[in-house]
Amino acid sequence: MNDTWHVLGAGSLGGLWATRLFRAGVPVQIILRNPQRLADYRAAGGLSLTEAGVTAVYPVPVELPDAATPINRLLVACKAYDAQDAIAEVAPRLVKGSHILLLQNGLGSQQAIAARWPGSRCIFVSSTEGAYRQADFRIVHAGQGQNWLGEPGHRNQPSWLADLVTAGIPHGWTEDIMGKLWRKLAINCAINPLTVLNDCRNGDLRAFPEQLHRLCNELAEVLKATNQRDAARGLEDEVLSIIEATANNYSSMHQDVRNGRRTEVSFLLGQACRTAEQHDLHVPALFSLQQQLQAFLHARRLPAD
Ligand code: NAD
Ligand code: KPL
Repeated sequence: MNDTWHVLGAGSLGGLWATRLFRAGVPVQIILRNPQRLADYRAAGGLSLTEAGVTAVYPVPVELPDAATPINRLLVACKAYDAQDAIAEVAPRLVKGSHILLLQNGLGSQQAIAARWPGSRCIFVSSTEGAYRQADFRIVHAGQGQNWLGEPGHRNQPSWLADLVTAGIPHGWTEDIMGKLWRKLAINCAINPLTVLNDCRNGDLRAFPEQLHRLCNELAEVLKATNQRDAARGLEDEVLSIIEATANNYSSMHQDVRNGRRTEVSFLLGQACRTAEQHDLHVPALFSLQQQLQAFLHARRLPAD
C-alpha cells in the first residue's frame, strides 16, 4: 500500500498541511494545477511556512495531475467551488478504496464528491485553523485551531491519523462530523455576510444585536429541520462569543471580497437558504440577507453563487 499523502491545492490550508507532514518525514506529494504552476513553484524554491514569526522553506515534492503514480490518500485543499473539478483531473489515478479528505468549508461540495466517487471513502474535515497566503507558495499560520474529521455513517478511525500525530496537526475524530460542519456553517452565516455588507470587523457586529438574534433563531430552525438539534443548541451565545474573541479580525468572506476573490457563499448562506426552502421554513431574515449579499457581489462583478 502506497502511504503517500497527495495534496491537491497548494494554497493556505493545503500548504499548512503539506509542510507539517513533510517536515515530520511523512511521505507527501503536492499536485499542482499545470506546468506554469510547477515552474513558479521551482522558482520559489519550495513551500515556505511562517509560524510565530519564524519562516522556513520546505522542498515538498510536486507533480502534475497526470502523473503516473496511483493515489491512495488525497487531501483536497481547494475552495469548495473548485474541489470537484480538481478531483476530476486526478480521478483516473484514484485506487479503489482510496481515502479522500475534504477540507472545504460549508456544505454541498462534500456530498456531491462522495456521490460522484463512490469507490473512494470520503472523510469530511471541519477546520478552525487559520492560514493565509502572503504570496504564491508562502503560507502564514495565523491562528491555532482544531481539525475535526469524520465520515458520515462510519465509526472506524483510519490508521493514518497516526501521521497527523507525528506531524503535530491538531485533530480529533468525530462520529458527528455533519453536526460540526453544520454548526460552523451557521456561525459563518450569522457573521460573515454582515461583515461584508457593513464593511466591518467582526467586533463591529456588536452594533447589530437584533439582526444577529433573528438570524441565529432562523439558522437554529434550519439546523433542527435537517436533524441537527445538537448543532442548534446555544447558537446565538456561541456567535456572540466568537464575535468577542475575534473582534479585531476581518471574516474570511470579508477578506475574499476585499481582495476581489470569489466567495464560498453558495456553500454557506446559499446552502442554508436552499435547505430552508426544501423544508418549507419561513426564514425572512436569511433570505433578505442572501438577496442583499447577492446584489452586493453582483455590483462588484463577483460571482453570487
Ligand atoms: P486557497 O485559495 O488559499 O487555496 C486553494 C488552492 O487550490 C489554490 O492554491 C488554488 O490554486 C488551488 N487549486 C484550485 N483548483 C485547483 C486544481 N484544479 N488543481 C490544483 N490546485 C487547484 O484556499 P484556502 O484558504 O486554503 O481554503 C481551502 C478550503 O479550506 C476552503 O474551503 C476554505 O473555506 C477552507 N478553510 C480555510 C481556512 C484558512 O484559514 N485558510 C480555514 C478553515 C477552512
Ligand atoms: O470562521 C470564521 C470566518 O471568518 O470564516 C469566523 C469569523 C470565525 C466566523 O464566521
